[in-house]
Amino acid sequence: MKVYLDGELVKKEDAKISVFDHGLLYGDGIFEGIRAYNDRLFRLKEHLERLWASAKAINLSISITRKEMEKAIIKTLLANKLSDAYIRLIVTRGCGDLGLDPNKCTSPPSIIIITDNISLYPKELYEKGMEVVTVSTRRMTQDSLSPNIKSLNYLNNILAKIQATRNGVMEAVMLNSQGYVAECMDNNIFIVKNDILLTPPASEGALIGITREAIIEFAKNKLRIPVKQERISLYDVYTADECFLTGTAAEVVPIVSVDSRQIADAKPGAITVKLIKEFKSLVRLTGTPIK
Ligand code: PXG
Repeated sequence: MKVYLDGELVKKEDAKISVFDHGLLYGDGIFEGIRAYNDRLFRLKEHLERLWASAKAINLSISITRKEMEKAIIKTLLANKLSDAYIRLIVTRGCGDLGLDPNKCTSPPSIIIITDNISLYPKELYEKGMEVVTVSTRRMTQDSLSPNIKSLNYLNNILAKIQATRNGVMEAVMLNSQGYVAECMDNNIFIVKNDILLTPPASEGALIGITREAIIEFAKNKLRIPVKQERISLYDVYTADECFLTGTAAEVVPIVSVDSRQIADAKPGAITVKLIKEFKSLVRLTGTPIK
């Protein structure tokens, strides 16, 4: 496997960065997770826009242009002969001393692109649905650190993952500081109630996921069902007709139980199944070609 590291394609074993990089020392940096399907990069423009927005928010200047980033991604995919892949873009603050001050980083930010295969959950979970639990770790609030910055510090989400795993499930529902549903640990959450699709807005602590946006579009334009972005309580989730999560790595996964409350008849719901079908066919046909 070849990894893109600061303009070069290097062997996986040789893809190393300094222990003085502030990405390692402080989690000071940003990332994106993108997917390629059938030789096409799904929603590349949106992912690059979000990466540049995360950079702006932390006052980090990415030393290459978006077009150069796109070329670098394609070059890495081609070098690894991957047409379906998960792509991880990482931009670190660069090397500095042992103090927090990013202004003292003397090297430019490191740009890393890793491309590989990924299957986040076993295949049967996509057909049978997943059980999740609510965890005690609350999603970060907008007034401390915006959940929309995809930073290299994912401890908030990792703590949720640890608790989920201890409870024997793979995903966690995270609440915001007011106790309303924000999102899952690294995925967005949707419910269906009376044929309306509902998902928490950014103001409730949800990252504006790119898969989330695609699902909202499909629901409105293809299934012609109303979509509302509004505050959701755990009561709304427990009593929903359907529930599912979305994310680049996870894609669309039906949720059939939350905190041991079965969702409807504990089978993936009809709207969820239609959205999964729509998603699967669209990702293979749309997107930026890599060849
Ligand atoms: N919420 C959080 C906190 C996320 O980190 C999503 C929602 C879903 O967003 P997208 O744009 O992917 O639909 C994410 C995305 C990884 C990985 O390697 C994490 C994400 C995406 C891809 C890979 O852990 N999180």
